Amino acid sequence: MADHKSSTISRRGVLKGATAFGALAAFAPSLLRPGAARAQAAGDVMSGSHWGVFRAKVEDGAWTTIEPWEGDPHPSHQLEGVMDSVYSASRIKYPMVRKAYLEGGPGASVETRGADDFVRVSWDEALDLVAKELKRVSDTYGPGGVFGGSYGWKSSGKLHNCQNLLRRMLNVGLDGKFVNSSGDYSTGASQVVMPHVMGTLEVYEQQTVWPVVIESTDVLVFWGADPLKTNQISWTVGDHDNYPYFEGFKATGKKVIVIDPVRTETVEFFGADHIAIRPHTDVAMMLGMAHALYSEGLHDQDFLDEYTSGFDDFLPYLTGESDGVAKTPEWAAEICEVPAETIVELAKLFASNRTMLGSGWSIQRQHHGEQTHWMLVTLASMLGQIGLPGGGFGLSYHYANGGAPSHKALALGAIPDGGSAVEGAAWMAEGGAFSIPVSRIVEMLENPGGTLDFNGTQSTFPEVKMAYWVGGNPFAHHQDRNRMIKAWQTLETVVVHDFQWTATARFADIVLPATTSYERNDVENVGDYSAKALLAMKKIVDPVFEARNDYDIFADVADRLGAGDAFTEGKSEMDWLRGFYEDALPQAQSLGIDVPDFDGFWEAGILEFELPEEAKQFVRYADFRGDPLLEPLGTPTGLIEIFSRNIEKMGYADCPPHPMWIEPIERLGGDGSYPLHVNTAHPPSRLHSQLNGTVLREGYAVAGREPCLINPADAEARGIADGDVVRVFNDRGQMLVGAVVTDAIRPSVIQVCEGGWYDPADGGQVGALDAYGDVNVLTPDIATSKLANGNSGHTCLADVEKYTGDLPEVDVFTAPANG
Ligand code: PGD
Ligand code: PGD
Repeated sequence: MADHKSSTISRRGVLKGATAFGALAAFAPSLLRPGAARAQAAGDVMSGSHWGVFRAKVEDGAWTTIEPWEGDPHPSHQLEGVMDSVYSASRIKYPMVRKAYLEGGPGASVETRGADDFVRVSWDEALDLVAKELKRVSDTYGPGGVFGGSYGWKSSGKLHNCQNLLRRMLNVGLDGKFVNSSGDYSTGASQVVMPHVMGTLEVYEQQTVWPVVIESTDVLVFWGADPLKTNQISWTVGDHDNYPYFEGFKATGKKVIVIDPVRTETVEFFGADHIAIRPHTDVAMMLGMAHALYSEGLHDQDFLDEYTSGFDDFLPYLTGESDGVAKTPEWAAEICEVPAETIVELAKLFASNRTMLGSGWSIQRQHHGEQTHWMLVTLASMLGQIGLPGGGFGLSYHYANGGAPSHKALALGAIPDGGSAVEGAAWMAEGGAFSIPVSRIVEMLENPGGTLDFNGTQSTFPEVKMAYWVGGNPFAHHQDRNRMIKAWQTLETVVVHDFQWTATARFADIVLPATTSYERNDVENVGDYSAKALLAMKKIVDPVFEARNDYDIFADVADRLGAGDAFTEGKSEMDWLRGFYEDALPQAQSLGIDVPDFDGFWEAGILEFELPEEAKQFVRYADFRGDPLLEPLGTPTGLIEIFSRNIEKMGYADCPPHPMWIEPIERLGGDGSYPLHVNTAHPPSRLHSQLNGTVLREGYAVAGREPCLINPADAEARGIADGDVVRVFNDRGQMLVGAVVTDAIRPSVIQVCEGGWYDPADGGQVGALDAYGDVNVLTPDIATSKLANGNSGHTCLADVEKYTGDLPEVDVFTAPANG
């Protein structure tokens, strides 16, 4: 239901929309760079993106229609916005510099960032400024001066990976002396705790595949997951291979249970049993189930003895022997508002059937988020089905089509970042560079010289004076916008490359117009897990206005730092693509597959791979279950660690050595002085903030603003009607959004999806009223715990009132004056 307006857009709708959208062609040519070559031949061009593979029609140099590739089993309705993103009114057309910065230099009038005018400059002027400033900051402040740990969902593609390109430029141009980041915003907590528990990241790994689930699973649980919505997107190019399997599972008529405060599209699709849990209380519910299993003797002691370590250390906590509080179903019910009888029934149902516990990730983007998946693994261990066909747990069925069987594919390399600093790298990498857990950026800016505990290490925050951001939108993705605006003022210079005027670009000093992936050539896999094909992402149209590829921009900056050759290695765009492909060719022999040479591949546009029979039978942890001694896990004990000695040694009060229910800083029924929980789930018709500036918005905006789901009881109590503009507020911030009154959301919870563009009515001012609805004006910027330092973007209470003041205009979706 989350997609209250656009969920009805079917494949036919996409095609229809695309045709209707062809009307844009009438306007598009005027957006072309004056004098741009119109060399592109009329006809279909095949390309792709996070949203899938598509065919584009180009007429008179302009992209006029988009149609999904016939090999896509379930195209995303968001494709319509993909084409529009090239021509949207929020395109950055020219290199721009903040006027006060141009006049006053680095650090000038930082308090008016976000409100200041921009001035158009030439590319040469802009590149000189950037290179000079990198050098000045690096010389003045040393290796900790420049932040290049830029994070975000940059476009797909092995070459035009702007984040690798940024780090490559900093590695060759500044000898690697910059501050990097590790981890991500998606799974910040789980990707650190899971290696302690399961010996591996878990969240980005292949699941027991869908054919096995359809065959063997009796009860399928989606715990805080909405796979119908989120599988629209892949990190590489979207494949959507899971959707036919969803149909397949539905056709069996077997039970699906969804535990979520919202009656989601997934609930509706499967006709699932819906448990509308109180947000942030999943660990308590799982403990209640664990207690029920134990007290009724339904737990699998043999599995616990053979495959896990530390259950005996956890047990006194479960029974209450260690803290005087038995974690009974009744105890859990008080916290999670799921009746004790339901908790017991579910425990029995899971124990007596082959049960797959599939979980999403919002339940770990919460204060103490490490505990949720750890407790889920503990519950699955007590059920004893891990490693059996269709049983156990899975942390990626909702993401990038996890569980779609893997094809025999060539694995292509990508542009190297040119240094030793890699994602997920050690806290302090070689070459004098620092690295911070990615969501600790504001804490770092506020606290130079301060210490940070992280996963058993302690280090000192560098003094960063310049931030360089590409392929991400921190003024959408980071929490506590007002605190962040203040912290940003400690930066003397902010450089941003993007193709649209995001809030991040508006809060920058130097803004450089990048191309979209549709204005350049690249290669990418289709399907993160299925790897079903290799796609030539062909350039569809010439760059609009003065947009340039990040690659070329960085090559020119590197050149000005005396490292141009080291950056390009003398290679052109097509040289790199050919190289990635040819370097992968030897794999073909070992895989036993026939593949064309590069020219043949490029000409064909897509190379589809074979799906071997054995891939359809993959069962996660079957090997471990078969022989835990010969196939141990990567944990210190080689077993599933319900109790972790390593975490115990760290001695963190906020992350004990076995899963526990720990009160978050605020939640419904717990601490916090506001009456409503704000659910900040991922948007059904965008990828984070991407495509918010496109025609898709017409399908979901309410009164021109981000939708806010609110239960009829909460709306009535506040005199709010469907379609009203409402103000959502707490002590951290305030925003206007449009009310969608619906019983699909449980009482006392509202939902405003992440990624709405921040549009302060009083530009740049701390505490300003956000006119469109960036939910991160409300969320707290706190780490999940010292262990993982993940973000807690889902931990948030607020209140809502009908807005009766003068309505500020939403003007964030058009370029600023002069822009
Ligand atoms: P996007 O909107 O994808 O958000 O945060 P992220 O920063 O990834 O931003 C990508 C930006 O990169 C866009 O502005 C796009 O135009 C730009 N871009 C794309 N391709 C290119 C390119 O080739 N070159 C250049 N220069 N720019 C490009 C997402 C983050 O938000 C994530 S991943 C998660 S999981 C978090 N989720 C939540 C949440 O659930 N709740 C809250 N409260 N907050 C969240 N924040 C996080
Ligand atoms: P969310 O929508 O944030 O998605 O995947 P993730 O699973 O994190 O949350 C899933 C469900 O959890 C929602 O239905 C929400 O209501 C529910 N939920 C929230 N809080 C709680 C809680 O306390 N308990 C329980 N039980 N449920 C809760 C995100 C993944 O999606 C990521 S990380 C990325 S980067 C991609 N982003 C997008 C995107 O922006 N847009 C779409 N359409 N698809 C995506 N796919 C990927």
